[in-house]
Amino acid sequence: MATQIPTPTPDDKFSFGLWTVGWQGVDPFGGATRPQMDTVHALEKLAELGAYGVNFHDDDVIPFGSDDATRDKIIARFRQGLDDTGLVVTTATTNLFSHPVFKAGAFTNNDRDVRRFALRKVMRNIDLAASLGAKVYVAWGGREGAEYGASQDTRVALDRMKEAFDVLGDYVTDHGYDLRFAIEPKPNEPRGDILLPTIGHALAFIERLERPELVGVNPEIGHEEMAGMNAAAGYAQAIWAGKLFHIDLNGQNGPKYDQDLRFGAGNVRGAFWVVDALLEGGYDGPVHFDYKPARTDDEDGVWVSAAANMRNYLILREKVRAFRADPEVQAALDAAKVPELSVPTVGDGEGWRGLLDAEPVDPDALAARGAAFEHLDQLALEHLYGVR
Ligand code: GLT
Ligand code: MN
Ligand code: MN
Repeated sequence: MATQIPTPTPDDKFSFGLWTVGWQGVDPFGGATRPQMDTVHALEKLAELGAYGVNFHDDDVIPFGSDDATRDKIIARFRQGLDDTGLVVTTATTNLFSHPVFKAGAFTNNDRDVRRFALRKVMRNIDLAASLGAKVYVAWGGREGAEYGASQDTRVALDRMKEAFDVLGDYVTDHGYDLRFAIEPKPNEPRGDILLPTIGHALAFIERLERPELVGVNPEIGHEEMAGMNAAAGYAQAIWAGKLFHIDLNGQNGPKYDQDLRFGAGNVRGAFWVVDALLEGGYDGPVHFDYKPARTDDEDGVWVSAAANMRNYLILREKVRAFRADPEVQAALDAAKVPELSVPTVGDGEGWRGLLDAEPVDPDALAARGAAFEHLDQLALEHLYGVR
């Protein structure tokens, strides 16, 4: 009999970017295939499907260039939509990529005037984010980067990137906002090479900031896989570093353009291990989806895919839990000595001297021990394939 999959509830903390369900299907080769979606309609539908929260760019809610009166009116209506649906604003972010002013970057544009404009745009939306209760502010630097070796000095660009996060750290601190930043890495697209291309680059960068405690990462599965990385291992390292402030779940089929498939489509095995990394690592933030409903579909397909993200997460969560609870898996983990990795290599009080004094071992005898990984992995696959 098929496993019972629970229906999504706000306790699952599922959230969506407004730009996801609102994506009109514009790609580099073709125009919109769906009409613009009203944001309040999106809130209503997401709430109906069992979502908990939303995430938005400033320009997703308030069209770029709106005058103050229009902006206030739009915000009031959006706020009302949130109140009516009970959806939470978990996260917000800034669009620093669509307008042509950002064609050569925002925080790291060679043109200082653009950099100053970008920071002011961010600060303005931080005020709105804080007033709506967002706890995380995402920073995806899609336009920060280059196509040519000489067009930007990478070391200096990193200085400006640091300056931007330092200024923004001052900004939220001076205003007493309970808001932390999450940098979203991506290797390329739309720029040829993007600054801070992977989780590892971002983690190393954060340690150089004036207020590193205010900044973490928002890794997207697809972006890590575009770079040939193992997303689950990256999520685990971010958790280990205390930096997994937010997540962008979606699907990708290997290193190619950013597919932004619904979560669970694409690399299914990778998705299983991402859920495992999140559960085992105790991640308790919003479970956020950043995907694009296929441009081949109409609005019905948008809601089918939105629901499918949550359903696929719940399916994989059931499978991961069943895998971890399976006594055969426990035995296979023991046989593979997985728990032994938690034992420190050097004994308490032993030190390197004690280690040197220890009984010698026979490396050939050690090498003859099988690691027993195949059986363990087959058990994982059988859980995933649904035969256990
Ligand atoms: C954009 C990008 C995403 C980022 C969003 C946040 S917008 O669609 O492809 O990966 O998460 O700016
Ligand atoms: Mn993406
Ligand atoms: Mn993303």
